[in-house]
Amino acid sequence: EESMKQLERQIQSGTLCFHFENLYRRKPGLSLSSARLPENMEKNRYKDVLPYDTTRVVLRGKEDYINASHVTMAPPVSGVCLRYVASQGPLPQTCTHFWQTVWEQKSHAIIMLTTLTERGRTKCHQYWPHPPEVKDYGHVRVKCHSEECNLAYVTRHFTLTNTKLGEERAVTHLQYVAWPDHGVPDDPTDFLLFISSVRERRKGEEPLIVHCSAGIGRTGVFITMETALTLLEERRPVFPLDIVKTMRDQRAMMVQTTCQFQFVCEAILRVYKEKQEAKSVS
Ligand code: PTR
Ligand code: PTR
Repeated sequence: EESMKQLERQIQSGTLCFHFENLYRRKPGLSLSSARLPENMEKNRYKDVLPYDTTRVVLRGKEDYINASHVTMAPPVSGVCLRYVASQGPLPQTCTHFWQTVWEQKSHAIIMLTTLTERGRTKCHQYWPHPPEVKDYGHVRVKCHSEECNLAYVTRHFTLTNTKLGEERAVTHLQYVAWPDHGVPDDPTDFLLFISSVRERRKGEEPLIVHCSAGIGRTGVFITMETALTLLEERRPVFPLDIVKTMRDQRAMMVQTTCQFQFVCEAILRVYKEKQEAKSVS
């Protein structure tokens, strides 16, 4: 409760945004050498958004680079810790690496927080086949069974087959479509509903694959929100600035703008207040 009162005071006084703007964007002393190798430069969508060597996802095999980072959030007292792979939106030349990541990390769900184009510019390559098509990405065969839209997001069901091993796995694709880059979701209610439907799909400790275009702004907001919801459920204090710092120690620049930070803090407070009201009614 104390942390929520503090959050409310800090939002009102503007000090929260001030502290956010003073956080480091990149953890000092961590190298980005793999991302900067000449053979890997064309695998980065943005030259200024690169994974740290310490937390980057290392692919099996000779070509081991993808612009994606392991992000693990506050192990809760009970339950499992929240694990993510935060990734850029695949490029035409990195779709194979992306599906290799999904397979090797044993993920059940891909969370996509961007549309393919925004204001006429490409934000992400269409890395999956249209239903009912099947497409091979290296050793991973992807079949898209279905595509259902509701107002704010699209749900797709894929079956992945590793053609080398002959193994199969089901993967759900959840694409939030109402959120421009550098901005905030159009509607906090929709965004919170989206996060609940994602949380229902968490199975064990396998990481969720989360990506937007650069894999920092919207991806950072998403992870902050899921982490905060988990802490609230466990009745533990929530300090959004600490959450952002923990993320930035694992992937630079997570949560890109002050507006995004403000949005997520207000959403956290709102969930907390709704829980309080629900409690006082019952
Ligand atoms: N451009 C990003 C920022 O402003 O925080 C991150 C960044 C900073 C990326 C510096 C690369 C940088 O290069 P160098 O390590 O050579 O200073
Ligand atoms: N250099 C790019 C830019 O600032 O436009 C990098 C970038 C692109 C950073 C998109 C963040 C972006 O948003 P998101 O991480 O939400 O896709």
